[in-house]
Amino acid sequence: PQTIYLKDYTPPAYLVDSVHLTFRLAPTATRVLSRIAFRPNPDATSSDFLLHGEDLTLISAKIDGAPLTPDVTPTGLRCTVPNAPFIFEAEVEISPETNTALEGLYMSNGMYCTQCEAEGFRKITYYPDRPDVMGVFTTRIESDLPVLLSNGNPTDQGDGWAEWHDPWPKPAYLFALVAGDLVNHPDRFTTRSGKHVALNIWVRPGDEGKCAFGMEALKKSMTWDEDVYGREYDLDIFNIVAVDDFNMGAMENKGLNIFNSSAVLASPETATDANFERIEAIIAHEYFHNWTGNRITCRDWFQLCLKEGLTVFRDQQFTGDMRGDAVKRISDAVVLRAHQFREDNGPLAHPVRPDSFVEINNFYTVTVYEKGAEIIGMLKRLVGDDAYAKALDLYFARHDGDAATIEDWLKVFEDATGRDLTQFAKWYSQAGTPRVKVHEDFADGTYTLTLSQHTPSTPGQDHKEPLVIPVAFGLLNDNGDEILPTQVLELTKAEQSFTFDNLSSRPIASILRDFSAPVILQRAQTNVERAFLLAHDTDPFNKWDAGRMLAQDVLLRMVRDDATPDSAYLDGLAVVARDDNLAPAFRALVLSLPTEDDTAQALVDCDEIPDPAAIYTAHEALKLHIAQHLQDPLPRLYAEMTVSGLYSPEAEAAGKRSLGNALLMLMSRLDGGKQAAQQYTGADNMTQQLAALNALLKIGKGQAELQAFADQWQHDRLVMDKWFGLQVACAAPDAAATTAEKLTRHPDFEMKNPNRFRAVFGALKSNAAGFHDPSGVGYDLMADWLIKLDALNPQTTARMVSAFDTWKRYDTDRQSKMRAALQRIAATPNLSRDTTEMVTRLLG
Ligand code: HT7
Ligand code: ZN
Repeated sequence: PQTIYLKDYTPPAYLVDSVHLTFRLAPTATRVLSRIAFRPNPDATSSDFLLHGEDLTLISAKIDGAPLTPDVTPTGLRCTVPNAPFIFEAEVEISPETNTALEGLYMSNGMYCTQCEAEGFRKITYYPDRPDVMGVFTTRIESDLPVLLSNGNPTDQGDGWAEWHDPWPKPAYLFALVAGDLVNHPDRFTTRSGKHVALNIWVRPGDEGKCAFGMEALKKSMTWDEDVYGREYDLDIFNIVAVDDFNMGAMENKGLNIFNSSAVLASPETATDANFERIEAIIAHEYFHNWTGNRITCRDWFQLCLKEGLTVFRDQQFTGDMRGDAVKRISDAVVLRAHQFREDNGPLAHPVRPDSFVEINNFYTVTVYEKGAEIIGMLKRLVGDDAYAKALDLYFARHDGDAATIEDWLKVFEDATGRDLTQFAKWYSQAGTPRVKVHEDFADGTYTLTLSQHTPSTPGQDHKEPLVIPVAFGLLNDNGDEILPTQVLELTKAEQSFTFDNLSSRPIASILRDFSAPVILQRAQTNVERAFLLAHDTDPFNKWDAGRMLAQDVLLRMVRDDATPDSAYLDGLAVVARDDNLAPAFRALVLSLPTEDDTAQALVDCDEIPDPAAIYTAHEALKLHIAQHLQDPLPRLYAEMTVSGLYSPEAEAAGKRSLGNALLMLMSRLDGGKQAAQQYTGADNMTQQLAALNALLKIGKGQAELQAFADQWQHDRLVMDKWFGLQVACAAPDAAATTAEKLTRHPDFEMKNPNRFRAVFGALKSNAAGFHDPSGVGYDLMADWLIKLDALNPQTTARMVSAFDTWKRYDTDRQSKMRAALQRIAATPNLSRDTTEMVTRLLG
């Protein structure tokens, strides 16, 4: 397969003014008629007329009304065109019903829908399918189905047809069409300039009762974007559609967002607090794309982080505003460390703006999204809030309607602030997680902090340069009083010292407050100092992180030599758990342990080979120690977290449930699941029901509840996904793969449905000790099913292959088993380009 390079970018040869599409929908023989007004691009370097097209049957083509026979290949169409504006027309046939890749036009439960990002439009018709070609689309849909939707505003409709017009020029990846037997949850919104917007969430009949929360989230997002970024909505209508078969969370198509039903449908009985929070964030994310992605799009797919990093940053800010900044920042850091640091440490490491790709779908990664957002956060911290706001205003004013680049983005900040961002720009091109080493000195009232940075090499990038790293920093005295409030130190060199004078005694430093940069801090610190920061740090992130470092240290000692947990940790935890001045959600986070995979990586960082079984044993033992240490206050604390009255998904009630359920997990290790069984029986919402079932399964109980759960929820696909996933997640290491295998034989296991496939195999990947069981059954099962899935859905297969991305960190036996599994996948005849690229990089 061909590798595409950022350095090879050339402008499009032809630009599009307008596009008229007519869809005559039929399951296996949909006709798509296109009428596209092209004009030569004055900035072009070539005059070749080349349209992308895949899996299309060309029926006819014309230029300016004259029929022609173009040169058609499996990837597109080429023909001779006038050196002046012209009209290209084509009629093609496609088969949505047999499209299991869920890219282009496909069917899900009798409904037609599209997914065009990144390069799916070329499976709908011949077109210059690249984001820097933007056209004004008019779409006519012909079908007997009652609801016919597309981008923009509705213009006309009749019996069996509807027309839509989108006045905003857009790239083809933002095109969308939906046709189905759907019902809507309607509402309206008036923008701050007085424009009335009709809002709809469209769902399958029966799901109407699960839309209210999503609609509120949408209205909150619209208000927030006006208030915080000054951005208004720009069409008369905003539609959201829920689809069961979907490769990712949701898609920001102009005026017609399409959502994985798991990312929009929620009711207290069927969705957990975590689901509600995720839905609110995804609705916000897709809505915010209307400006950061749609009005200003990307010049090419290498610039993906331009829209994704910024939009993730915006949705994180939104969630922080809705639910509390501290807990949100900690949760984001947990995700970043668990997934992005893992990616950066392995064979799939790549820069936030990659230099090359084979299949762009493989670059919708935590690095592009989450590290991309971290870069924006660092920029904001470095320039300050006011300058950030000024720069964003300039960005929207200067680039509205553009297909922009990272250089454009940084130039806006340079112009708005006068700052030279040459060195800062390296964050976009240099892969890998910087390690920042801390050295501290205190003499004669002067505290000296020396920071040095080093980024390990990553595939294809041996040499690394120093980055600009904002280090938020504060000092405490030994009473726990803050003697130096947070200030931002700028680490720009390989090594740099910062001094603080006139101190009466040796201070305790709080470094990298608020997780001010996506780096690994390497600091030799005693557990007494960590416990001090856990007790006294005024920065909530570092307070939590001190507890996290204590936990990791305890776990490493337990793995290495079965040590008993340090009392500094257990005592510190007990104080936090009981501290009513701390928000319950925060206390729940302090009680949570690093993941087993985090512990494995911590061992790798010490040049040790991790043993997943030993890590599992240590984690289980530590949970029991914590439960025993908290034994006395547990029942009272648990009772205090009872939320009475009607279920509310808002942060306060959810935080209480989160702490209550963390305590329940501990209690179940002491009472044999008595309290959990009681909670299961009494639960009136999914958060409580699922947490109780989880607690029971984790201690090897709960089979009756598991069956009752299936009986109660067999009609609900999203809830049954939880049922499938939980069993694999809670299985003991030697039972995880067999549990997953048994579930693949369950009549409700549908491999074509990505949510169901991910429920089982995503859980197997996350069950570290189970996946890495020394027998190798986890690896074999994963490989068997990825090979089967690849023939149907390459995109989801390629994402799941990343289960093997840590293979090089393990012992030779596990390594050779994983390598063999990867080689077996690689050797599969007709393996997709997506999976081939991933396996090649993994085997690297
Ligand atoms: N911009 C979207 C990314 C995307 C996608 C979504 C659904 C299915 C396939 C997809 N490929 C790429 C989602 C987002 O970031 O908002
Ligand atoms: Zn996005």
